[in-house]
Amino acid sequence: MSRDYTRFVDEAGKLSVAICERAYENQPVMILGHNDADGISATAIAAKILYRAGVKFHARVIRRLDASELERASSSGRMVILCDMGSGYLHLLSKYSWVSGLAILDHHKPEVAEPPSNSIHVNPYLYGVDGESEISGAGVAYIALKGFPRVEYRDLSILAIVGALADMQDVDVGRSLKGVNKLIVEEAERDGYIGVQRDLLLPGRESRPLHTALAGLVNPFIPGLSGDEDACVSFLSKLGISLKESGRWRTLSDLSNEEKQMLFNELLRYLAENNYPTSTLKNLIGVSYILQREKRFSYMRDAREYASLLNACSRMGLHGLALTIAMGDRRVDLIAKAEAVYGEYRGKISSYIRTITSEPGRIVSMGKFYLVRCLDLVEEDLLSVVASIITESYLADRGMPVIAISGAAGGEVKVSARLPRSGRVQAIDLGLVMRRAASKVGGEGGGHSVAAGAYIAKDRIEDFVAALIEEMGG
Ligand SMILES: [Mn+2]
Repeated sequence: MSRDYTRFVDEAGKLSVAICERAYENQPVMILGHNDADGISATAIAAKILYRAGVKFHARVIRRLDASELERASSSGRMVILCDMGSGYLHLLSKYSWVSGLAILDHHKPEVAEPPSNSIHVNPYLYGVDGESEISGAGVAYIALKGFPRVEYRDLSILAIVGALADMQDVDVGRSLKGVNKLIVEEAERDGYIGVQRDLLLPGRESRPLHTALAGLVNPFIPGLSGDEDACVSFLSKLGISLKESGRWRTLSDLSNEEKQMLFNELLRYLAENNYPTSTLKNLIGVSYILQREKRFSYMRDAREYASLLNACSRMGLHGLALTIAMGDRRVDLIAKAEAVYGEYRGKISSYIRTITSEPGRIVSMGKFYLVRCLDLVEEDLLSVVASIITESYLADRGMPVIAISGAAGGEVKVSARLPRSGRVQAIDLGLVMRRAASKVGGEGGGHSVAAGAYIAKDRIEDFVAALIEEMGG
């Protein structure tokens, strides 16, 4: 993989001017973003840039780019900016006409096809940059749009960082960002928007009582502690860590280094004693990206938690709320609503994980992969989170892909596939496996090599599983 980041950044910057000219000529512009936290961050960047440039626009986030969305976007006759999606659908996009222009700002591996006519395609893979780990959809939107003439963009670098963390691109030493992401972090640090710290990465390290923070930890999921505040209180008390200090609840940031070290060691011991994978705890120590302009006790202060908040709101169906917050709205009632949804989301996830891991027949070994059956249990927007947690916190050491299925809208079935780190020695590309296996049963699938998904018809589940066994040589 070439490290030609500056060429990519420069070329994308040049395309900025072309996108800008198109946008001015074709108002109002339609911004369509993917509804995950990266897509929402990308959409917010695009919306802020257009707003500041005085270009009229509509912004919306959608679950996926299917035929009906494309039909709607194309027939509107507007210029369309796609954020965090599109590159995998070049062929499909070409079937529609884009009279006012189309900008595809994405970091997913592009389909091998010509981009549609009258389109501008910005994607790191076209420049030898890895879209899986070196730049997110929000990062692409940032570098492709920050070149709008005379528009202030520097504060939007934090959204590029939030997007990268949301897409779990913190894969360098100590969970830090690398590649183009790192360039953006350095820029944001220089401009005083971001501070970088190394610490235990509990959610709410600055904002919540220690036992609540520990109970709020869903990824990695600590069986017996995650989602159970009482258990966390007794776990911490047994360690002799006092929960209060002069009448006030202590947060993780109030703990001494010795206390943090002891807490970490005891968590390790606890997992090992109960035969759970301990490798996931490595993820618990690392770099935090602190947003200097956000209030100290707010959820948006820590970029990783900001990403989780957007993610939770979006997965609970409140895309508009997530987008509003990403665009910088900090009204108290709005933030309170988002925080409540975030709590509700954690509660749901914890209860799903408990059910899946306690009911027999939910996790089935299929030889070369694990099948996680959540058809009647998990809603489609929460499936990939559940799949990630099961993979990392329960099956991390098994070295095999985890394929989870749940019901989806329109009587379809959603499939979510994850490869644990221990399985990454195999040359397996889950995106390819999903695409092939799904197409064998008339569905559609794709994604990254370690995280992918598909939609198939409900009556084809068994055929799909057979196709997976064939693809993976089970
Ligand atoms: Mn993305």
